Amino acid sequence: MTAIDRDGKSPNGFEKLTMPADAQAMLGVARAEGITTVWDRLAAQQPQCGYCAMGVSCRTCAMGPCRVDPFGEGPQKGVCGADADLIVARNLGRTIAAGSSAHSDHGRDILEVFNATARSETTGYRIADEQKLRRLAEEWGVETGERPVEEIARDLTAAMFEDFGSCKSELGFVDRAPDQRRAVWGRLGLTPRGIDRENVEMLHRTHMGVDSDYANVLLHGLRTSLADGWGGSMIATELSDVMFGTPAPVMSTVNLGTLRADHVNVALHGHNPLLSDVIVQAAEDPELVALARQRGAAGINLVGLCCTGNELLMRKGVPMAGNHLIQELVIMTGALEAMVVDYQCIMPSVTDVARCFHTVVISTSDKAKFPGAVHMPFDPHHGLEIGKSIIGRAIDAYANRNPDRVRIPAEPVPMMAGFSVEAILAALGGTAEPLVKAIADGSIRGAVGVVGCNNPKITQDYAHVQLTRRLIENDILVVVTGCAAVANGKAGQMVPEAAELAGPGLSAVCRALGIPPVLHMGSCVDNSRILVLAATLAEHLGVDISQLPLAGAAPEWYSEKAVAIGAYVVASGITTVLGVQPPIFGSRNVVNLLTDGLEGVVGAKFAVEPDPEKAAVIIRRHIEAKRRGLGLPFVDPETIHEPAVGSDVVMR
Ligand code: BF8
Ligand code: SF4
Repeated sequence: MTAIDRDGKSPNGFEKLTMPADAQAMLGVARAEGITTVWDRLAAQQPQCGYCAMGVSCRTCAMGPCRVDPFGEGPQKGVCGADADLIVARNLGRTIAAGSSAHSDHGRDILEVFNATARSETTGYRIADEQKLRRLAEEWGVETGERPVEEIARDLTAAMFEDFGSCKSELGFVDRAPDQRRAVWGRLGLTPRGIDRENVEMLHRTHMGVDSDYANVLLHGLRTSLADGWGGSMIATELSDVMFGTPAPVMSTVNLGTLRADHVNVALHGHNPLLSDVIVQAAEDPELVALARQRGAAGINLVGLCCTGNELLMRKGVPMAGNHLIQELVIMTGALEAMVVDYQCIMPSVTDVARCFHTVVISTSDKAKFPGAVHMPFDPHHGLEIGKSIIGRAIDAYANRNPDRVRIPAEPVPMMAGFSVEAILAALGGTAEPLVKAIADGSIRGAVGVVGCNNPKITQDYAHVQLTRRLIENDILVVVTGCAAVANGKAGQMVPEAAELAGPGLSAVCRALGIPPVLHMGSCVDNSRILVLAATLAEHLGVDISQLPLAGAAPEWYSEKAVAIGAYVVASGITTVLGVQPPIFGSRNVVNLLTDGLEGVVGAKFAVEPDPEKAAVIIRRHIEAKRRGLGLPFVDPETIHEPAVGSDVVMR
């Protein structure tokens, strides 16, 4: 029995698996043609291991693997003597280090290419935002003045490379946090010192026989995550802006309808904008466009997937085919010539699905090879040339397309993106003052970052869309990144006209500014933009971030990166609600620390609530409590009631 035919209540049950109509239609194709998807594989994994789900299994060393019985009947300690608290904390610490490493290694790749660009060693790259480069240089103590821009860039890269090492006592961007927050970090020993250092130290501490105090492990987990948010991710975001342009509001479209039946379609999937940016240039090459026409296509159509897609959507308005759980379905349209992947969140299954079609999967990073893919390694020294050969390969694949198998299941939905902090401040007239005023007078109650992934354990997009809808209805501004942004885009909540879905206060502000009530701030490394926005608001009011009426939410998270993000958001003072249960429930002490004790330590904590209707209530109460704390007009949190009936969000 598959996940797809398990549901008896509806004609096909697909709406329990995924909310958007384009995905439901493609699941019909998958079933008709016997193609396995992520939902089928989840069903095949049932029941998933309960020990692992609770975080109480350990395979750190060869005296194990061990597991602790969370119900107190079986063994309570691993062979080395580690108890449930320690095993859960160590597992979580390693998860944070993996997520932080993924973001930060992406940041380092950007830094290396930026460095090579500053030395004129690349093709296809330039300094697109010189003003931002100068601002960053000044922030990092690099002399600017009349110096040539390449020289400034070289010095800035040298300073940023040091952030990855171990000779500093704090990262360069830590200064962006308000004094009060830095004082909290200083007091608790959370100030991140080096990006690689914190990750390596986490692996060291969680080796057998090192840090055996669960709370101490978790505190270092927060420091490790801060090295991601205020380090690796922030460097990735800021330098990407300098190289590819700082995003500004742009209209585009989203869903599988962005594929064009008469075009050579190329999906750019993964996370790093380095290669995809030159592919955009290559796709505009007149010779390649002419070649595509010669082969019978009307042109070359690029679409994005996941966060590579978000990077391109934010800066260039490239249409977005979909988020995480769309990556197999896009191939089943039969209209995709090439899927170009870099790294992260690329299911190894895409090459299995591609084998059933004419689609070529092209891997481009030596760090991420996929059996069944064609490997065309990226080299920034010949970026543009490689971009052109990739497009050439896609044009070749067009000849193999079977027109009878082309089924593009939807019309694209319009969506606005491009809300960098700079763009938000520009929309407000150059300063945070109007936003602060709207929050102060209560027309906007607060702001929430709804971020993160899709997870087949939750009906795709449903939790993102429903939570966001409830928040904007209650005059809470929502900023989104990653797959949460794409979910909201598909649901039509990210156009200026969506102001009508918002409560009266937020709606009026959106109409006055011509912006949607849900602002796309970028990819997952761009959650660093949310930190900067929060710091800007805090500085404006002269308070700590933890005092602001803000919250975070990751309703459908799945990845280690999402855990790192959640940790740095909380460590930065913003309470965060997770929609999927993290593997910590085998330790009452760890759960208590993360969902309660942290509040008294960093001024924020985690909550876990899969039902978006209830999550919205938790967040609204939290925001009103913060308003009360700041002496702003507030609604008594006790009067905000849970809905009588929760949503029927499917948890598997
Ligand atoms: O970095 S939101 S599924 S695509 S991990 Fe992945 Fe999650 Fe999507 Fe982007 Ni982020
Ligand atoms: Fe078992 Fe301890 Fe080794 Fe983990 S570190 S596998 S609990 S002996």
